[in-house]
Amino acid sequence: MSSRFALSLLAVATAAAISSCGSTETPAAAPVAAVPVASAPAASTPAAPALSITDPWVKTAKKGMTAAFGTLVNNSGADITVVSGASPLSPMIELHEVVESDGKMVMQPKKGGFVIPAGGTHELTPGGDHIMIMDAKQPVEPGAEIPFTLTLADGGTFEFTALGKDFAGAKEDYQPGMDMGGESDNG
Ligand SMILES: [Cu+2]
Repeated sequence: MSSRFALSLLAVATAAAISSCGSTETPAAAPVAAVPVASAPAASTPAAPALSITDPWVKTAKKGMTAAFGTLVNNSGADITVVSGASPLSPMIELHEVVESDGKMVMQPKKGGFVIPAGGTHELTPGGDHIMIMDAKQPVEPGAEIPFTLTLADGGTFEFTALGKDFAGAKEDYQPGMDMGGESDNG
């Protein structure tokens, strides 16, 4: 049954190929349908960027420094750049990357922000790019729901809620010279 279906599909495809070969007026445009990916959702979501995040979470902490992670997903046909972040958890949120410096892994603000390629993803993960919470004003308990707002290069914003989650790794140091305003236990 399925083979007959496949055969008839093949026949259709062959016929299409033959007819397009026979036509001298076939435009040079690629035959693959160039369907625009960025079909706007409903009008009820005003100017919603085609951005989403998979499995957002925040490393649990008593207070002070912690970080948020997840996979940013760009559902649109154009690159999306995240330039800053905000959360009621802390007045100081930064977009960080982890780099090697003198054989040590250190984190520092990522110049230019996070770029999520068109139709692609950008992973925020311990040991890699992350949303840095510099000065959490309250404890992040397991299962806590922490709201975040990301600001995009085009001025749009993207909001999501991350869940508090225990995590033992990601003990990178800060780039020397960054004034943390006091000692903080990052673990
Ligand atoms: Cu950081």
